[in-house]
Parts: sequence; C-alpha cells; structure tokens
Amino acid sequence: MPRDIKTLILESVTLVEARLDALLPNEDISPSTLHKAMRYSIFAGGKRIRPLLCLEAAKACGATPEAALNAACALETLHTYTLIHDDLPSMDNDDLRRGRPTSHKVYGEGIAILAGDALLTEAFAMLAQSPSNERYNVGNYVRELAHQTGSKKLVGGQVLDLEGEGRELSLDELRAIHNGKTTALILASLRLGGMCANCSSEQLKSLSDFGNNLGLAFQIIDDILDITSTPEMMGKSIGKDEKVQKATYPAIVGLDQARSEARELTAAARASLNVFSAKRQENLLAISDYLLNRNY
Ligand code: GRG
Repeated sequence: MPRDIKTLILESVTLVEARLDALLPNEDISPSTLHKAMRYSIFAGGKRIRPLLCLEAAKACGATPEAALNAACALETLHTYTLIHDDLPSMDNDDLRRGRPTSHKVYGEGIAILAGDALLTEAFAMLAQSPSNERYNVGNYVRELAHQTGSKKLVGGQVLDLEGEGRELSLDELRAIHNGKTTALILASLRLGGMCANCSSEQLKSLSDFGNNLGLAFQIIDDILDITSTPEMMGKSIGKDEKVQKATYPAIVGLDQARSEARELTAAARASLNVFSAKRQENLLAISDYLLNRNY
C-alpha cells in the first residue's frame, strides 16, 4: 500500500473510532449484553471504507472532517448492522466476520438480531447530530440515508439476493443486487460527505457518479477476492459464493472479464471527479486505486 493512502486511512480510522466510542452506549449501561454485542461487532476492525469516503468527500468540497464526522460514524454503524444480519443463519449463515466469530456465534441469534436493530437505530441518532449548513439540514441527511438503505435499495438488494438463490441470474439481475446491497451505502457515504460540507449541486452530481461506479467496482473486486483470497486475509469465510452456487461477476463473465470491468468502472469513477481541482481530487483518486488493487 502506498504510504500516502496508509496515512490517510490511519488518520480517518483514528478520528472515526474515537467518535464512535464517544457516541455508542458504554458496555456497562443496561442492557449490558446488548451494548457489549454492539461494540463487539463495531470494534472488530473492518476497513472503515465508508467513513473514509464520507470524510474525504467532505474535504474535497472544502470542509474540515469534523463537519462530516458524525455522518461518517453513522455510516459505519449502519454498515455493521448489515454485516451482523447478513451473517445470521437465516441469511448467509456465516461463522467468521472481521476475523472473529460472528455475533450470533458469540451472543446467540436473538441478541445478534437486536444488536443489529439497535445499531441501525443508533446510526440515525448519530446522523441527527450532524451540523446543518446553508444548503442541507438534518432532514436532508436522514432522508438520504433512509433512501439509500431502505426497501428500494440496500434492504431491497438483499431481498433480490435471497430470491435469486438457486437460480441462474443475468448480469443485469446481478447488477441490481450489487447496486442495492453494496453501491447504495457507498453512494450514501460520498453524498452525505458532500452534503455535510455544503456541496453545490454540481459537486453532488460528481460525487454521485463517482460513488455509483466505485460501488460496483468494489463489489466486483469482493466477488473476485471470494475466489482468489484466503479467510486469514479477508477475515471472513471465502469460497462460499461458489459453494452455494451464488451468482457473482466472475461466475457469469469469468475472472479476467470481471477484473477488466472493475478497472473500467474505476476509470469512469475517477473521470467523474473532474469538477474538483487536481488537489481536491487527489485523496479520492488514491482511495479508488487502493480499492481496485486491494487483496483483502
Ligand atoms: C438488511 C439483513 C440485511 C442485510 C442488508 C448489505 C447487506 C444486506 C448485507 C451486507 C453483507 C454484504 C456481503 C454486503 C455486500 C457488501 C460488502 C462487500 C460488504 C463488506 O464490506 P467491507 O469489505 O467490510 O467494507 P468491512 O468488514 O471491511 O467493513
């Protein structure tokens, strides 16, 4: 990993984890088991990509990270809920997440469901503590996150995924699943970063185009790593897509074509940033390279 991106990630992770620690209920607050389970999954590591994108989108629009920090924490908190629920026996039934046993393996299914529910609710409480500016207020932030993660996008994507099991899917059907499950939250991260930074409509459009392309590229790489990486690197079980004959990009178009689509989408994402000055594009460009070339 180039040194610059390493520093960028480290700075963002430090800020976000300190604020998450301050915003989330302590473990000794009743009901202690629930708060322990919430913190267990949030502080298990994870790449913290969504908060990073949110903070960097805000910086690209000329704001300080503080303007978007509560929103960044909300995104990571909501993301963690989706991971807990996705791992449940009734969903993907996984034992390993972020290098640790999954929530339901440690706390039981009931508490895992409730920890996910509570993280989802806390995410909106965090977002509601984001400062308003000339163009956007808390109502705009809440509507954005609810839209991207509700029945028509993130949760809807999970439904399409469930309903597609055991059936051959077309590339368009697979794209619709990926756009819901993965792109929607990445898109929300960039848009909320911009909105918290009082972005212009031109900047919001640019961040949205960047997010749409980057989000699909991110999921294609995830599909590829499910074949080529190891559980130790990924911190989650791998090879599962093939085992359960899940539709993935490499399964439909092959590994080489999948890699080439991820590269093309990343190039399109990069090109959409041209409304920002070269200096203001730099960090988002570095993140797009890092995500394309990651091996975990
Ligand atoms: C509402 C039950 C329910 C689920 C929502 C989004 C979703 C549906 C489930 C998430 C599980 C999943 C595999 C989504 C695909 C997106 C993805 C690749 C998530 C993993 O994100 P990373 O790699 O994970 O950023 P870390 O652990 O690094 O944060």
